[in-house]
Amino acid sequence: MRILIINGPNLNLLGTREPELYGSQSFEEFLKTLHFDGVEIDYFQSNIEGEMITAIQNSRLHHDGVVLNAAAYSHTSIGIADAVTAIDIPVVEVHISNIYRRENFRHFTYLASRCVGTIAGLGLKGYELAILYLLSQK
Ligand code: CA2
Repeated sequence: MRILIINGPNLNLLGTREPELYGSQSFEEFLKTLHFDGVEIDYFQSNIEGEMITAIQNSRLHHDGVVLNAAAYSHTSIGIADAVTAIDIPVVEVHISNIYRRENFRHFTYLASRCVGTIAGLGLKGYELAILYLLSQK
């Protein structure tokens, strides 16, 4: 089983600023702690919408599921939402912070209705739970 984690804009700064919202660990450090028997985990981060769309499109060729934190694009990008709809593998939406306890503009995501489910507010643990869900479906 092969899973792709895709992170969107500014998540490359994880662990450097705003620890009260996003914690103090970098994503690369967190990735090293993720181990699931028989699972290969690939990671892609981009600050560029089109690169994320291409990664989502290509995931259908090599992966069995995607964990997607599109960051601010979650609230704005119909292109990313359409890419999620265009692939036939399951995509779980993850947000580190609880977007429903933040500004109103973060309460809506174009992705929620296209993904199998959304996890928000559980910190980096959300990625682990999303992977466990994808594994449970195999
Ligand atoms: O809670 C999440 O995971 C978000 O997707 C994070 C996005 C935000 O726009 C979404 O509404 C919710 C922002 C990511 C910014 O990440 C940073 C990390 C460290 C320092 C600064 C920004």
